[in-house]
Amino acid sequence: MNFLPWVSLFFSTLLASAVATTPSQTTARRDSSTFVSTSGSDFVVNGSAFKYIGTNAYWLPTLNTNEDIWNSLANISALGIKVVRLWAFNDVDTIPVNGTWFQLVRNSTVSVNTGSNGLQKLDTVIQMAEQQGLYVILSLTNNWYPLPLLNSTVPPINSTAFDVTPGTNNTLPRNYLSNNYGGMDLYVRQFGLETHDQFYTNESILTSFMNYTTQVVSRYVNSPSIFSYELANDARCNSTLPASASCTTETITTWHATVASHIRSIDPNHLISSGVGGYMCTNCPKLYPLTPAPAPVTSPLPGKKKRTVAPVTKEQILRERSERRRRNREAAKRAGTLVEDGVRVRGRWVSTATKRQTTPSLGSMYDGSYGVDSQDISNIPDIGFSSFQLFPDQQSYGTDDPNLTPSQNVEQDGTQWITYQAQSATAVGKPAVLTGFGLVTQSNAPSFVPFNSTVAPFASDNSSSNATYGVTNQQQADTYTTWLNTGIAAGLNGIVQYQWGQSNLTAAPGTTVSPPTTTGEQSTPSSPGQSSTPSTTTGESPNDGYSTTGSSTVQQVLGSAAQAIAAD
Ligand SMILES: *[C@@H]1O[C@H](CO)[C@@H](O)[C@H](O)[C@H]1NC(C)=O
Ligand SMILES: *[C@@H]1O[C@H](CO)[C@@H](O)[C@H](O)[C@H]1NC(C)=O
Ligand SMILES: *[C@@H]1O[C@H](CO)[C@@H](O)[C@H](O)[C@H]1NC(C)=O
Ligand SMILES: *[C@@H]1O[C@H](CO)[C@@H](O)[C@H](O)[C@H]1NC(C)=O
Ligand SMILES: *[C@@H]1O[C@H](CO)[C@@H](O)[C@H](O)[C@H]1NC(C)=O
Ligand SMILES: *[C@@H]1O[C@H](CO)[C@@H](O)[C@H](O)[C@H]1NC(C)=O
Ligand SMILES: *[C@@H]1O[C@H](CO)[C@@H](O)[C@H](O)[C@H]1NC(C)=O
Ligand SMILES: *[C@@H]1O[C@H](CO)[C@@H](O)[C@H](O)[C@H]1NC(C)=O
Ligand SMILES: *[C@@H]1O[C@H](CO)[C@@H](O)[C@H](O)[C@H]1NC(C)=O
Ligand SMILES: *[C@@H]1O[C@H](CO)[C@@H](O)[C@H](O)[C@H]1NC(C)=O
Ligand SMILES: *[C@@H]1O[C@H](CO)[C@@H](O)[C@H](O)[C@H]1NC(C)=O
Ligand SMILES: CC(=O)N[C@H]1CO[C@H](CO)[C@@H](O)[C@@H]1O
Repeated sequence: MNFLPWVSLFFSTLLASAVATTPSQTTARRDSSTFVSTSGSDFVVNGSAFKYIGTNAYWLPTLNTNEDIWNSLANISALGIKVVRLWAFNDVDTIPVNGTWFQLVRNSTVSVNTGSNGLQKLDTVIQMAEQQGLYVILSLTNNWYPLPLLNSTVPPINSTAFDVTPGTNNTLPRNYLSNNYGGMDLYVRQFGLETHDQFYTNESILTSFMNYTTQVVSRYVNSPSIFSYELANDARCNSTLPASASCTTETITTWHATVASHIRSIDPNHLISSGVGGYMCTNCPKLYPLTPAPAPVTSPLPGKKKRTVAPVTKEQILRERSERRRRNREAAKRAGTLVEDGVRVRGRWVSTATKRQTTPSLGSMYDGSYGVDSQDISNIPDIGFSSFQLFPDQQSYGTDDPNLTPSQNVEQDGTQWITYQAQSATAVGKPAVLTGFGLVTQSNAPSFVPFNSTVAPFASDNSSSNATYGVTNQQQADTYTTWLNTGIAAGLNGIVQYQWGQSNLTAAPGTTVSPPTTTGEQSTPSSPGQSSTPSTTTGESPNDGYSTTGSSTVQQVLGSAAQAIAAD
């Protein structure tokens, strides 16, 4: 079988069309009905309601060959997944020797790379996604860009390489971690400023960021495969750089409204979303109040009832929290396992034990501590849908119930979070998407890097010691199943798992998929039938703690959910 020449011809054709043309080349067979729109709480495609399971693959534009991009998207699509969320930004302060980069941000000036290792890589991903019937959520910047540890003795250790755990020689290439693509703190530093929230308020940065969004968005105005432009991943007042005292929820809401309106002025066709973590502020003043409060939610699609849903309130959260505790206490009493008082210290897989609250308080997820009021952001007219995330390894989503095990607490808090988010979206009358969720397993724990870190906290020099952090594979699959079922039942319109894992990717020095630095255990010998092809080294896609590589169970769970949500 001489398969390869056909493949290369096929891919050079794809490449030529992806690279050489503006998206208008294929507009002939498109019309506005192929763009995703919304009607009340539904997404609408081709006149029908559209619900989906998605996955995250921030690294797709950094892959070394078009075949790798194609194969990754094909594997994703084969599961029934319909939407891929990825980074449409890749900011550097020094132009790298090898690898993809999109924008140089240095000394208060910016310049965009539209070359073949720049935005043309994004063009290729989007073109191939279209050919495979996938939509993409394009995230335009990141809250998180921590600096690497600079005291390592391991060379190279500069902006192109990271020592994951000091002293272990465990280096990661640029763009391997999701928080290593530039973003807000890179702008702040390179514009000579000091606080994270100056990204949202400084006029020069705002101009530069809008300039970047113009250049990205104007490339895809006619592309049917853009699901949405996501303004930022996880925008907050704080990051690695601190927040100024003046940063409030209004700062972040105003920024979303400004940038969304700018994008809308360039692109009338596509949805715009926020990408926030979903933090609420039940008692904050609103820039976009519900009018009338609460808004009646109507859907013209058949079979849907008119509903009126109130926003999530402090009283509701406190009441439901104490009802859950009472139920759990009664169940424990019946089982003879009651923990009368005191606090069950969570396992090592959750970093801090929370004290039992004596005065009822909502906790940071609901009181605006992060500078995010997701309801107010969702209600901005140019924001098409409500979005949120769920990462219990990075964030506590509730107060621990001593009558539940750590994994039960995580599952219950996540379920409650999903339910509140669905309610909040319905109250503003828009669809809701969980844009990222994940649990770190014991096998992934050595790779787990929290978003405000470049260091994996659970990597061990001594790999013979057994994992003491993370859920088991079975707990992960069970909890994912619970959350997916909860989300589908609660009416979420999209649920996007974090993160896709892809193997058999072409490795190249100085790129995200680099050849192994240790004795080449990952190298693939060339097979006998392909002796004319030079032997290539292959690698796996980045894993910052959540990759599905090697977990067919999670893939099955996602595949089943894709069928269930499509039938919903
Ligand atoms: C919408 O219709 C187009 C053209 O018929 C088709 O290619 C596409 O798959 C449809 N999209 C969905 C989500 O059904
Ligand atoms: C690995 O990738 C190469 C290049 O894309 C492809 O030719 C080959 O079939 C792939 N192998 C497997 C096992 O997927
Ligand atoms: C930064 O830009 C300013 C003004 O354009 C210039 O004077 C200065 O030399 C630049 N600094 C560096 C380190 O390039
Ligand atoms: C906008 O981007 C272009 C292209 O990279 C660059 O030349 C220009 O300086 C940028 N303008 C602003 C105001 O940042
Ligand atoms: C490097 O920095 C880390 C984190 O700040 C610290 O724990 C470690 O002791 C430092 N190592 C050296 C050799 O200075
Ligand atoms: C980073 O380290 C590599 C390898 O040592 C080196 O080639 C490169 O010039 C360094 N980059 C910077 C910005 O110092
Ligand atoms: C890290 O690499 C350096 C240089 O190759 C070597 O001297 C050192 O022993 C290594 N450290 C560890 C912990 O392997
Ligand atoms: C992120 O990490 C930096 C450096 O370790 C720290 O100063 C900062 O407070 C952290 N920010 C948040 C929001 O946790
Ligand atoms: C920033 O983070 C700190 C510590 O995590 C928190 O106390 C503070 O409230 C946050 N400030 C803002 C404005 O988000
Ligand atoms: C680690 O786990 C393996 C398999 O579960 C077991 O065989 C081994 O004894 C354990 N090692 C230690 C040091 O606990
Ligand atoms: C860049 O790529 C070339 C070709 O693969 C390689 O020889 C070189 O070492 C790479 N340079 C860096 C700094 O990664
Ligand atoms: C992870 C995964 O599903 N990989 C598959 C991707 O597709 C290739 C063939 O196209 C399969 O060989 C892989 O197993």
